[in-house]
Amino acid sequence: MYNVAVVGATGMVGRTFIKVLEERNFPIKNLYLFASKKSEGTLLEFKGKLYSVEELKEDSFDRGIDIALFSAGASTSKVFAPIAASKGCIVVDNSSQWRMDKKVPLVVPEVNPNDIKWHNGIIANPNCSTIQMVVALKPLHDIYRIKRVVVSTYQAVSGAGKKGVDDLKGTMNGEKPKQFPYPIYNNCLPHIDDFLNNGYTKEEMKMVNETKKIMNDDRIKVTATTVRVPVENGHSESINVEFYKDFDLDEVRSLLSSAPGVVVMDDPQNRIYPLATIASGHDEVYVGRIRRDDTVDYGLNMFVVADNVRKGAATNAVQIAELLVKEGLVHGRI
Ligand code: 11C
Repeated sequence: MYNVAVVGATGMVGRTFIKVLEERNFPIKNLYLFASKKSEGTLLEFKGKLYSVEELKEDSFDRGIDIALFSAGASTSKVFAPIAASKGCIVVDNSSQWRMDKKVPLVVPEVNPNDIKWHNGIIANPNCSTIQMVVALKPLHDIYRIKRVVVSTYQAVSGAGKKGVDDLKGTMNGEKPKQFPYPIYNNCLPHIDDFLNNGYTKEEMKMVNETKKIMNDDRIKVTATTVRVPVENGHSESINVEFYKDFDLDEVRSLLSSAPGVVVMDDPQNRIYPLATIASGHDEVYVGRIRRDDTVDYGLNMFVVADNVRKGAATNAVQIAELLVKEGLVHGRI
């Protein structure tokens, strides 16, 4: 049994951490919920019992917390993840703060489970749009080796948390946008996170850089266009891949069907393909529209959909915690 903390407990991902810990029956001895001062005293339910949210403070980790799941933003993680780690707690951090730090593993359990072994107290959870892409790419990269990926995303408003969902509902009712730069209702916004000097957004560069780190292969070329769409939950991605080796489409389907965490939905004649409404509420990565791209040697197109709040954030983090337990990397309590 383990003492587990959730940091950022009242946010959309924080609440989903609690739900997923309960669903997967994570062996919890004591659960601690932390958030900012304004959420202090909020009551959240876990396994039929109400827990009061505490304000996150420097001494919050002084009571023998074994694992902390953080989703409270990069600035909170920057300050509090090292404090927690210094107290012997293993942090699984969902923010962008530590992902590209060379001393911090960036882990998707279906892809690079062994990387948890070299953690120094902090393990980073990748960006949601990266997670679902690498789950679908890894089984193919292992056999055909990826040369280049061109990805375009159709990202749900829940990626921006409750404020994103509220903005979809508000702009649908004619209100002015509060979260996104333009009304998300009736629109597709080619703008997720801040723009960088190279013309890409931070979200796009996360997909480029995180993919290389997770797949442990800097030679994979990735270019991304990330777009916010008026979908409440579930990110969709059109992925074009160029391999070094030729492939057989049936073998591709078979490799994906047997890959961990992947569900193949690929029967377009019968209108079977992945949809956000199908993936939402589930933990698998759905792959369909699998077809050859004849404009290059060894090119493949596919459409990949997953629940960005679950597999793209909370479930992936809980799976990392489960892996820590399985590998004996965290000391339990009686
Ligand atoms: C979105 N991918 O859909 C973002 C949310 O770096 O963890 C997650 C941002 C991050 O808006």
